Amino acid sequence: MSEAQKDTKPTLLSGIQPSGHLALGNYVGAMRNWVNLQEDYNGIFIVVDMHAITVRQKPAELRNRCLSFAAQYLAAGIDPEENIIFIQSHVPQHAELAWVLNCYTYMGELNRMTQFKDKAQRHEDNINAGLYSYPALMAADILLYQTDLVPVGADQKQHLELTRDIANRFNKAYSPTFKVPEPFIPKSGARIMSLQEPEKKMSKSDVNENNYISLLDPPDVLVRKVKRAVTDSAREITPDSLQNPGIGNLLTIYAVLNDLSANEVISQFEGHQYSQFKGALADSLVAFLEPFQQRYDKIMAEKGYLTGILDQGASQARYIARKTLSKVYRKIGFVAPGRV
Ligand code: ATP
Ligand code: LTN
Repeated sequence: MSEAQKDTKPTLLSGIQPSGHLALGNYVGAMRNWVNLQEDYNGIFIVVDMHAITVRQKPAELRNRCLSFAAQYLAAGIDPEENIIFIQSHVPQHAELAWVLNCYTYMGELNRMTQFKDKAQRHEDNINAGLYSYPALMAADILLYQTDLVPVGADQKQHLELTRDIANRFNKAYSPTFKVPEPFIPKSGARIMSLQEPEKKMSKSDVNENNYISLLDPPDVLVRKVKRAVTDSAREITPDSLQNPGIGNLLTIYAVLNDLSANEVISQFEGHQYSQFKGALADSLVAFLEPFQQRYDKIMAEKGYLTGILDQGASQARYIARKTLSKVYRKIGFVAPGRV
């Protein structure tokens, strides 16, 4: 892409926390849309390690996971020549802007965040200030790059709305500084549900690994997890199956993987036994994940290639982030260094 073309494209940005195992929910809700939209945007894809430490992480695992997640972004089809991919802590402006935005975010707003309420409940022994002010850091991630579009799953809608409110508040208090971003939440697959407890969302850090499909699960594990996925006691697929939390979730996954509408899946499987449909779903998953895993293995075998991409990404990101941050510092009245 020429530099001139790059200048005219809008910016798309998203991130995933390197916690747990990248799961099918993350792919369907977020990564798939990153890949599909990348041609029309300047993409920025972040491994948000600073968000991940709001929950305790083992240092060695966190280190490995950052590289592994970046490799999975690439294996999913993000083109490193055309997009910026980096690790959040390599760009100090995220923490710096987050501090400023914390001062423009109200406790009343943070108190309403459902992700905070859920996580506080799950980690009762560690309800830290970072977990609470997490949305201000996410707003900084997005606003630093004058982002137009943020592709995420439905659970992030609330954080995106808060980001927009913070941006508008700052712009109004001073003068236009931040672009106000739009969320991109897919029509289908925005909330993939847990396999064993289909009334809650599939989560990559679930303690029960049968609740999620890891993008790195080998074929026998994929087949087993699908076979054991909880469904209701009906046995046959009907149009009503779409409304059923268990089988409806599996039908949605099948539709997304095969680029079909929900109605097309129903017409393909109406009258089939659940077990037959589960077999077809397992085949689709294997067919999709096997080549993904081969690409992943190849990237992980060339660590120098991967770290080169991340170093270059961080340096491109710092260049853009510095510009926004110095604008912000100037507007709020911080004295520029060297002018004291
Ligand atoms: P964790 O369990 O580690 O807190 P998570 O699985 O909820 O993580 P995040 O890092 O919070 O994953 O989310 C990364 C991206 O994946 C976000 O855009 C989020 O909306 C999306 N996402 C997460 N879970 C799902 C899901 N079950 N269905 C659709 N999208 C999802
Ligand atoms: N909060 C998000 C992860 C995240 C993010 C971002 C997503 C952090 N920074 C910037 C989009 C844009 C989550 O999924 N829990």
